[in-house]
Amino acid sequence: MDTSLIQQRRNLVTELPGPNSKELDRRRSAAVSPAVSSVLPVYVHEASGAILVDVDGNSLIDLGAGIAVVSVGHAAPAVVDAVQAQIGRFAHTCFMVSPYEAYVAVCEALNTLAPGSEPKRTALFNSGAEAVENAVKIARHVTGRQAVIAFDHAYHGRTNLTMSLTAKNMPYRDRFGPFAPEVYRVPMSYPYRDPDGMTGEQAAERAIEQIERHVGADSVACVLIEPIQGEGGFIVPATGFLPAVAAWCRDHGVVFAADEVQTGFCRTGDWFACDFEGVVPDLMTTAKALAGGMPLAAVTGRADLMDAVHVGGLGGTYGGNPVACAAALASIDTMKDQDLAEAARRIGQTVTARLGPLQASHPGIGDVRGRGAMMALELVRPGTKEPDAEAAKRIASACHRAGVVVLSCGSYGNVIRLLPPLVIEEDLLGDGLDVLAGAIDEVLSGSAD
Ligand code: PLZ
Repeated sequence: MDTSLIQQRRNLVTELPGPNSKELDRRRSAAVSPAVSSVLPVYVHEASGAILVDVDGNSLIDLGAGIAVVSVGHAAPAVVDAVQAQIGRFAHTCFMVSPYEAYVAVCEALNTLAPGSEPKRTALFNSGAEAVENAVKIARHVTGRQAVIAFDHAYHGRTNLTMSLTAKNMPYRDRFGPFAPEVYRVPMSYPYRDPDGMTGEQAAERAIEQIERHVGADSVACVLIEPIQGEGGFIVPATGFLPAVAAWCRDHGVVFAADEVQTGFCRTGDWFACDFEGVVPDLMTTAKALAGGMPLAAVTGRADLMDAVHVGGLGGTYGGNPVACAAALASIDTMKDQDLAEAARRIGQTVTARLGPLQASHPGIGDVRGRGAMMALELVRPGTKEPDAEAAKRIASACHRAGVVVLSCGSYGNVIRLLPPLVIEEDLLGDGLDVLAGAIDEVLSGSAD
């Protein structure tokens, strides 16, 4: 099937889910662990750009991009070609046994793209969680310290260490303990919920005071932070927060580790979210959009830190798989060739122009926020800041029924987030936003006055 023939247009030919999806869902119930859930039970047959075609022939608009993964679009031609060419040559050797060029080339690309001008090195892994685990290993090794600082609302993965770093109990942590030791949580800058007028510097001071009082700077290996929090609710810290935290780390020999797994690769309108305020992390984790849909993750960091780990200290059977590396090189080229950072900024403007005004007529929309193509709405009970998860759920369901894939998130489950492929066409994005606006009107209409 040539996916380039798939029209970039929403088109429903059955109710959602359709009969074929329902049949697959029956098989799923009998075969798949119910602990692994899906946002909507519509089974995908093929996909292109920002369109998912399901097993009943419906075309849905994808405003989630597989959770910020296919930024270059589904079945991006350069990625498809690179994957096909590589898998025909060899699919796997294990870089730790017999190395190959694509791994080296991905590391070179990441070292160049990552913020800061100091020499850097990269190591490759399979998933975001694995990258975060390795960033912590490196930070502990080079500092000889153990404590890791994570933030309220943080999400870093589902493995034991990263689950311990993740803030939210349900569904990520509940009854999955014991948790990894030496993880300490401090307040994030959350402008919508912080005291009015709290600056980024003040929010940093609040966090730092807690670190110094509860842990002690000398015990801290690293401060790990998402420069814009993803699963926690698309929380954009106040200006000045990240630079102040990074400066404190520098002054105290603490590794500043930025988790750019969700924010990386043009999503926020820059290559990385740290770029926005010129923050240079000591270590940076990436995954998701790095390889256009293939599983690949990385830790990129200052050469002096990365070089301090003993030979053989990091690795894994599949880390930096050649097919995933070929996909990454093609994805990165596509982002450069098509200037997807600029595309993300344009998407941000379109979303803000369409959704921003809804706030005036719907007091249930507490906040419209985000950066670039990482935008969200936080839903609250009108006249309060009390989270309204039910409204978020109903709005998302209405979008799903109409063939628009939107995701929710947030510590309180009350945030609707948009993460479209960065190649989404203007008209298609407009249609998706119209559906979302209609769903908001429908669900919040009681609160319109
Ligand atoms: N760090 C910042 O956003 C993954 C998780 C979805 P993996 N986010 C989506 C879910 O419910 O499991 C994420 C992230 C940040 C780390 C991760 C973990 O990346 O590739 O899912 O391991």
